[in-house]
Amino acid sequence: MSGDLFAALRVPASESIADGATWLHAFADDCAAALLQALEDVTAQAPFRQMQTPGGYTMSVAMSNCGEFGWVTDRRGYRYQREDSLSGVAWPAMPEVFRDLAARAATAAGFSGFRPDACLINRYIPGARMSLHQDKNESDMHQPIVSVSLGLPATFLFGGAARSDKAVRMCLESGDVVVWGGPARLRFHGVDTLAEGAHALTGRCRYNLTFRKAC
Ligand SMILES: O=C(O)CCC(=O)C(=O)O
Ligand SMILES: [Mn+2]
Repeated sequence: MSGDLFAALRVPASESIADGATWLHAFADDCAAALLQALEDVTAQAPFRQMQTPGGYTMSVAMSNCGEFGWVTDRRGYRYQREDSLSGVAWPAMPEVFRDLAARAATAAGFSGFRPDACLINRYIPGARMSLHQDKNESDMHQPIVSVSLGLPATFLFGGAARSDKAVRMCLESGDVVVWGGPARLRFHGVDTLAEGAHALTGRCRYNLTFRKAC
């Protein structure tokens, strides 16, 4: 059992990981249950699906979206779009508890006034991973990325401006939030292969909410 007893004892703390990048330990602990309930509501409308990369690979991470725009990938490329390709209708609205957490975390990391219009929801099961990449499909690079972890712990890789730069390895636990913007906005990052485990809140799974100002 990964440590939910201990999660309750964790103390929120802010750690600088680079100029413009902050690790907010346990920041979302007190609203994790509400976030997961809202996530369930969203994904009942826009179910998780494993998307295809432009090169034709199926991603190991399953994804959904909420907000005005959703991030998608298929053989036509990476992009944001207003409608869910599966249903042809708009993505579910961004729940207030999502929006509020993202704004508070951004402010805590020095980016006040953040109003995300997109939230990519990632679901990892053991064995899933996300290779090093930059978040660069957004139109305004002055806006930060706010990334929330829920459930099983994961090793987050936070690299440099070039793919070949050595990455720092960070063990993100449920309730941790990482915010990067300003000089760190285009840093490469990814998630190492998720290890087996079971979490009291999510079972055999990790969720990540990635908030962006897409358009
Ligand atoms: O799952 C994570 O912690 C990172 C996700 C991510 O980088 C992305 O969705 O672009
Ligand atoms: Mn990313």
